[in-house]
Amino acid sequence: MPILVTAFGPFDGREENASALALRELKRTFPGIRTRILPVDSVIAPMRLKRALRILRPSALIMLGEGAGIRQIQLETTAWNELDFRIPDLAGRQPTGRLIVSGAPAQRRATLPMRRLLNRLTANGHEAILSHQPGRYLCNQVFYTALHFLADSAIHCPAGFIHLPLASDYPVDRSVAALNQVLAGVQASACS
Ligand code: PCA
Repeated sequence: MPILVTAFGPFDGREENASALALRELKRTFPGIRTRILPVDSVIAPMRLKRALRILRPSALIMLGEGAGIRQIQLETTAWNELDFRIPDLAGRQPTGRLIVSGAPAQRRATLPMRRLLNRLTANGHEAILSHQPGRYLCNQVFYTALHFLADSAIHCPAGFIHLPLASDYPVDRSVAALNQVLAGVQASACS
């Protein structure tokens, strides 16, 4: 079964999203992965992601997004059941103080081994950290949605989220090199 890697399209006035740029390159090295570029739209993105999980039934899910202002690759450990958008999504929606799924846990933990992936990255000279705060925007929303959906489904698919710095702050090929390591690590753990 394939590994599914998702990224986001552009938003916030930028022409490109570092995660989509990196994913395009990653696919060259790992042609076997399946990919989806999600729009920064709080209705369409979670819907497309859930549909891809149902259709592909991947062996692992790695979600990517860009984080303005970050200077290192952030391996996100925790998704929060909260929508608190600091800017509107592409359709103009700006929920604040709302739950993603009512009656569901306040947080869900990544099911990929993020600490082990961090160790692999730092051992290979990459600037990366664990983060417990993925924001309260689209990245957190799709991260929480995926973990919630998978927790309730028969699909066995560990999942995690990675924030990349903006392309203007950090060379995309460095992000791609780090993601190569992540994918190799996930492939190894999916097969063991
Ligand atoms: N970053 C935003 C959403 C899309 C993206 O790439 C976020 O951090 O929520």
